[in-house]
Amino acid sequence: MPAVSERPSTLPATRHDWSRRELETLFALPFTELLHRAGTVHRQHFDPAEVQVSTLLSVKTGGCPEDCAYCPQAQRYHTGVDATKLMSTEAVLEKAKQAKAAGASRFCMGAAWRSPKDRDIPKVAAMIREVKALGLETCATLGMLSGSQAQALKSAGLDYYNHNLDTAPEFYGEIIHTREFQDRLDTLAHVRDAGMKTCCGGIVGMGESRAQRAGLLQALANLPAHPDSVPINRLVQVEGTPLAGTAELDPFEFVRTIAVARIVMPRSMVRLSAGRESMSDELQALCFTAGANSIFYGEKLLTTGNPDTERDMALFARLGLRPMQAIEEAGTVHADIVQSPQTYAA
Ligand code: SAM
Ligand code: DTB
Ligand code: SF4
Repeated sequence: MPAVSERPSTLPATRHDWSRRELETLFALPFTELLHRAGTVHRQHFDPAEVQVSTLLSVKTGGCPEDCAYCPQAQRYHTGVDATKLMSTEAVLEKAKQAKAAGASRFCMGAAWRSPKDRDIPKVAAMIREVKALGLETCATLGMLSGSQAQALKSAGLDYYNHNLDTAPEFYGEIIHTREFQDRLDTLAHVRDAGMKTCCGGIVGMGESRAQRAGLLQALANLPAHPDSVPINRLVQVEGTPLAGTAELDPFEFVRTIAVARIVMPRSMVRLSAGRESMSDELQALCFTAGANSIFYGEKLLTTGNPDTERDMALFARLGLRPMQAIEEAGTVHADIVQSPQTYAA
């Protein structure tokens, strides 16, 4: 297939004025038509055989003062997650080396904080510097940031900051009470102003309506700049959280959500995020067909499970997908993940 630069350059401009009605109309298309449209947009901007691969590490787990109804790390819910202190830089570096050796191009460090304290920033900055020196792209998700904290993380070499809108503005109050939707927009503005790339998405399957799923995507697509990465998480139901026992989302509705995200944010990496462990290979294949082109790779997300690397490598091989290389690493092949389809053929 032609390289992106060889494809026609008469593509429509990226839009930031999507109406709710337009998104609901996309959601309501016949499934096959929606996937065709999303697949067409995907091919205009990306090689559909390439999937970006990030590995997550929880560098500070549990004990969080917030009340996010989905989250196993909120102290107030009894989920069996033990609170830990911030990991040492050496221990983080060891995990980052393993992730690189396994074929990840980006390493994302997560902390169960409402927001970091200023005294935490130099410790996280040291982790970022060391991980970046390995040749990995760096990402962090630490909660709300002030402008000066965002600047300090950028100076340490942080490439991406993950901060999700999580859900539609009108459903947000059902899920989180300890901070406002506007607080999230403010943190994203600080991240953009500091010159970092944004990773921002949300969770579906929390009992929201289709109109509210459209509302989440509308809020994301109408941000001043589309997020560079858009994680679409399917709720991982954790016993002890208020959302345990929520009715499961129809898998086709999840695929529709990915497809609409691809159409309205055509140049963003759309990440098939939490919830993959319980998805069949066929459902994941539909998500890639709908325009998902990024995953979390490695046995664990933050506290919950993710498919093991062998299963993902086998899936990539069966589908003829390749991991995307980090920009600064283009030209280097991760031999252990890039194997011929025959290696895994049944
Ligand atoms: N504490 C920081 C914050 O809230 O921004 C960073 C870590 S927090 C765990 C990052 C994101 O993980 C949340 O915004 C949410 O979208 C996602 N997440 C947390 N628990 C989840 C679950 N049970 N299922 C799906 N996604 C989840
Ligand atoms: C995102 O949107 N999903 C990831 C990442 N950003 C940090 C986190 C998913 C967490 C799932 C629940 C857990 O493992 O604790
Ligand atoms: Fe805390 Fe983040 Fe979990 Fe909310 S999502 S409870 S802020 S760790």
